Amino acid sequence: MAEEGGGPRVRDKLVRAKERWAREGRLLTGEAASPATRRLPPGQRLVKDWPELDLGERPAVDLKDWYLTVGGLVERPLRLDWAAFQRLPQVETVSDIHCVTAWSRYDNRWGGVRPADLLALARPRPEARFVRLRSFDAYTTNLTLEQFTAPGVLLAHSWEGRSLSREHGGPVRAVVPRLYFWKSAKWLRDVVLADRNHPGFWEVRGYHNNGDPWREERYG
Ligand SMILES: Nc1nc2c(c(=O)[nH]1)N[C@H]1C(S)=C(S)[C@@H](COP(=O)(O)O)O[C@H]1N2
Ligand SMILES: [Mo]
Repeated sequence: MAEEGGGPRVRDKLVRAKERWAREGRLLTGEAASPATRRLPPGQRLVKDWPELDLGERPAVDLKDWYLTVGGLVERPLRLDWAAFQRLPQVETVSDIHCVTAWSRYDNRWGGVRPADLLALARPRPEARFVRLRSFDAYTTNLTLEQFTAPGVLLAHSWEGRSLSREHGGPVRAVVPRLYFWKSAKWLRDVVLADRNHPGFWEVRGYHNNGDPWREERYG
């Protein structure tokens, strides 16, 4: 991509285009729907391939250098290396992807760790109600604690039985199927529990703080 020329840096043109879409309210249909009655959210179209979308830095994180922290409002802050992460209960989930740029992809099979199993070790304090995800490329996004621990959410290290590729956020990414895919942080590094909802990278650039695809919470 031309704007990446000099090496790892944010793809400014992409960021500016997405900020403009938010201002224009691109793709909004005005329909309301629910995942119980409708699998494909309003304004979305199905794809079979899997697009790659990010700020362009794509950090290369070796498994020997990889770590995941859990901090903020927890009784026991954690810093797990790869071996410790693999010792947590491992599960598989199948879920759909809904990207705010209007593509959806059904039936992705993920392998990884449930946030609830990670948080059982860190023990969130009672006042912790929000989660901030921070990545190795300095990307951030925010969720409620309830959204983070909802069924189907995973800290995924594999896809279709193979290690998650670097392009798609490996070693480990978040997968939050009930929200637009920008909430699913790639190259996940830190999980920070908080009593306030800190907006992340896209949330401060015109994108919705909550991001429910069935309610078309694209912008806000
Ligand atoms: N760390 C990080 N996570 C990220 C992003 C990013 O730039 N950096 N982009 C987000 C956006 S906007 C989307 S649509 C999805 C894309 O994931 P994919 O490339 O695996 O399809 O990752 C999300 N997670
Ligand atoms: Mo996106």
